[in-house]
Amino acid sequence: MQQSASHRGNSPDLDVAIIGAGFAGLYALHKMRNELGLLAEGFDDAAGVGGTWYWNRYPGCRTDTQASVYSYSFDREMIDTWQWSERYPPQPEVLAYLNAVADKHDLKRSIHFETRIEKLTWDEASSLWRLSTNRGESLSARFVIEAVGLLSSTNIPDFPGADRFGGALVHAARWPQDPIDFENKRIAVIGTGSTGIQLVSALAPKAGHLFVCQRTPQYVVPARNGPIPEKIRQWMSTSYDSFHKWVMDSATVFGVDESQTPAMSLVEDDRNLVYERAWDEGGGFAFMLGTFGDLTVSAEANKTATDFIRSKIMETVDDSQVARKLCPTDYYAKRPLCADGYYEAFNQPNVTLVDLNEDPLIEMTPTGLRTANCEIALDVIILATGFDAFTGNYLKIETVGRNGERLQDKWADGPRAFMGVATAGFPNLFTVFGPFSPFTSQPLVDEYQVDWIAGLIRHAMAQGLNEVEVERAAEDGWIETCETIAEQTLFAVTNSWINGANVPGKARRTMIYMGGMASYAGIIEEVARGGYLSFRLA
Ligand code: NA7
Repeated sequence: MQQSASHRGNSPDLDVAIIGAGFAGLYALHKMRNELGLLAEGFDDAAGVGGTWYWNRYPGCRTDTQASVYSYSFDREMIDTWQWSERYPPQPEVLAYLNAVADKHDLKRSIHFETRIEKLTWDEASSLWRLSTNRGESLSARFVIEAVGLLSSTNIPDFPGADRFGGALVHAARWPQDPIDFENKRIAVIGTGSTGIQLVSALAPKAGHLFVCQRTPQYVVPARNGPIPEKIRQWMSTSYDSFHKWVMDSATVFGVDESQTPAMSLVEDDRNLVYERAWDEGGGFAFMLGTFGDLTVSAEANKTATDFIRSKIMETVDDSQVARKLCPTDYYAKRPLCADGYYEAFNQPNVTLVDLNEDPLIEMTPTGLRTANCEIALDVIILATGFDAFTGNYLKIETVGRNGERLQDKWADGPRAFMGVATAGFPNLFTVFGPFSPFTSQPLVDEYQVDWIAGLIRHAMAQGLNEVEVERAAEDGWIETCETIAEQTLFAVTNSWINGANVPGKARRTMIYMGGMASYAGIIEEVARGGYLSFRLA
């Protein structure tokens, strides 16, 4: 601790406690401590900074969002000096970047590593949060900012026999610090989302044999990774403000020229030329958002994209039976994927597709996997089975708010929150990229939300307010807005982590605002301008 409670008399131990030291948590700490001058400290389960980039160390792990928008905007000097090697940089480089930011701004001395916050209790009498850690420590804070990550609570299905497997069994997002030797090993990857496809592309060249266990095929577009395009580099170095404004004024903050053109406004040949160009240029978000404006809202438009991608899969994969199994049949309305060499991997003799629909996984055995039709001998099983997105990490912390209300009870049928930043009944508690945030790339929006939260904390402190709490009616209204918009999209009817369908038993709800960043910013700025309308200030 920077200062103990006894040093601060009756004041809380901290002005602000920040949980998480990834993109959002590091910036929150910088903002609160270095800019607002508050007594702020961070807490993270990990032994270092990085959040998701600390834990995800699997082979092939890299961003699939362009580095130009996957970095902070607040430190202009770093924008000029940090050289990303590629458009989609690998995990070690992203982790090195976050360490460099933390070192430059001297953040690490205020972070308690290997320290998990286990319980948060609102103390009605003092209007403070009481925090308990896994180390048996307790402390108090006026405000808590949870920067715990959208996709960090792992989803580990209950595979029968998992405890009996004699080889290495690892979830991709809890990768061991010591590297695993894959040379000539028999490896299974279970799951074919963003993580699974990156693993397959990276392991196919080195595995003795790679078994790709697929339940639902996905649409994978080439990444065409390479240097950041010169045009973007130039724009960022000569006029970063205008680049940043262009990005933040877009709907999704992915640094893509978002198309407004309806797919059916072009004849088939012309439409396919647009897809062909996007396929050649690479990038999942560019393909989904940059080709036509209605792929995720119109079933007819969506089918034109899925027909095109299926034709590419059939063209790329030599064995037509394997190719057919790799062709998805649902909508192209999950988070879009991109990777280089994914479909090509299935042409290698050491790569086998295991279609879990045709041949269900029965159990893990001491020597590998048993499916309905075969036994597979393995040295390594990698679970690329995803995350309990949006809510998982919040619900791991026992959180007791006003009148003893538990967050676990409040969110039992799905989360309830206001604009991704607050939840009613839990005063002075903020979330960064919490449920019902906009559907966008994260780092720049993390910054945006932290700035907004900082504005509210500054206001509270200047006015001598002890409590700020979003009103339930405002929260209900926001959720209704999010649901109404989501229902107009194909994301709502396509199973994925975006709507909770990936975790058995989880309430199904699209936990995101699909109205676009610019519109989100307009609404939340109006809340601030009106003196924090929708918040009870006491
Ligand atoms: P995803 O996208 O949720 O993918 C998880 C994969 O694991 C997906 O293919 C699932 O199949 C599969 N899965 C999940 N449970 C099982 C079981 N029980 N048996 C077989 N297969 C299973 O997670 P990722 O980590 O790839 O990516 C998440 C996000 O992180 C990504 O979008 C980026 O934003 C970063 P299913 O589709 O459910 O049939």
